[in-house]
Amino acid sequence: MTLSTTTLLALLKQQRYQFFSGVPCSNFADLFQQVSLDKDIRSVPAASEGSALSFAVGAALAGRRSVVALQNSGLGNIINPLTSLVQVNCIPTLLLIAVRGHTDEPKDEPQHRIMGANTHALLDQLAIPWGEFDGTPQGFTACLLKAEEAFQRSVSFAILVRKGQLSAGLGVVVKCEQPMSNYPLSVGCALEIVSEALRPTDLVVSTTGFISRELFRSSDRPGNFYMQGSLGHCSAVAAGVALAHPSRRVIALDGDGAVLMHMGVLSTIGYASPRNFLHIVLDNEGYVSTGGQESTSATSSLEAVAKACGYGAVSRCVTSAELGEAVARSLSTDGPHFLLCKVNQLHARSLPRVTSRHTPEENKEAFQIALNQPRAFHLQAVPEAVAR
Ligand SMILES: Cc1ncc(C[n+]2csc(CCOP(=O)(O)OP(=O)(O)O)c2C)c(N)n1
Ligand SMILES: [Mg+2]
Repeated sequence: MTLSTTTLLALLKQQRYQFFSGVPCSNFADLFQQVSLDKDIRSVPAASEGSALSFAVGAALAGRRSVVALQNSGLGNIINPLTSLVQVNCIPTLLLIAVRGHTDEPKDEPQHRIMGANTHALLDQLAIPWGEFDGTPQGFTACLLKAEEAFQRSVSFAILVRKGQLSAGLGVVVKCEQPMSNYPLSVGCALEIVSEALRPTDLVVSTTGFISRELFRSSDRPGNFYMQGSLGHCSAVAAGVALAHPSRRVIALDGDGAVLMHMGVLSTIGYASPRNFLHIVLDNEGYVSTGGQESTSATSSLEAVAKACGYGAVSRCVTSAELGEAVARSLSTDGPHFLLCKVNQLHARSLPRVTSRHTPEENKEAFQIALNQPRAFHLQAVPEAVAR
């Protein structure tokens, strides 16, 4: 059973919800765009689930009923404001939680397994009542009524949404037909340019989602550590490697949504100043891996933030020539370097998953061997057969 996001919003509006914030999940592929088109609901795309919840609390303080949408991986980012702000101050909020890694979906990606098995228990432990959405308008209304009962007791309520339960509503533009950003380079082309400049001994840490999958597709190598989950933490992992191994060149391949989620790390990297570190942000101005929802990078200058945080050199690239030059310059001079590359939202039709070839543990072990026993590695393209 699926509910259109138009109906979902109509039901929320019937219950007088007026404010929406959140961080996307592919289970909410169209919801964020649908809300942004709605004139009756004020929506704010948040950089992290914690700030989404805090925006909602602010709106609730000002008398607006608020909804926060998040993936269950984002529960980790809201526990502090949920407990110390929402619960302590008795400011009830409606949470729409997309459940990945549910125990009845054992084939979901490994990064979702532990949170998937513990989402319900975690909410119980925090004394937050929840209801499982069944995909029908009646089921959603029943959840909203249960939320009303909780709100009477000044308690928040969570509605758990599963894959495939929401469908595109009226007015939602299919993203793959109309890419939002029109920059010349795709992530795939940008990664080819970066890969050509790498030595076999260079180490690469890539962010979760399509960026890791594109890197895996075009140049799988033991020196790549593919982050899956832990959104926003790729640069800290890469900088940790760089600080521990000053003789090796380390490259973080990041996304705009990921950088925005934990932007404080830029200050820490500027402060620690690893000279052998290159931070590349592939900025497509959206959360493309989860359906192309808008991020806020189009109105921010991430390279100016990095400069102000103490990175040694920063560049902004749009063309392949600019990217090629900036990568060559960054890899031959002392860093830390920050390179913002504007990219479009186009990807190969079927991107292979890293887990089609490596378990997370195998990836870690190969990376550690590459780190500790540098020797000639050869790049391997992933055969079409495993691309799915
Ligand atoms: C804490 C957390 N919240 C949400 C997600 C869902 N998620 C996975 S990839 C992704 C998009 C990341 O956007 P960006 O870094 O810009 O990379 P892009 O997909 O655009 O290449 C999101 C929101 C997640 N994995 N973890
Ligand atoms: Mg992005």
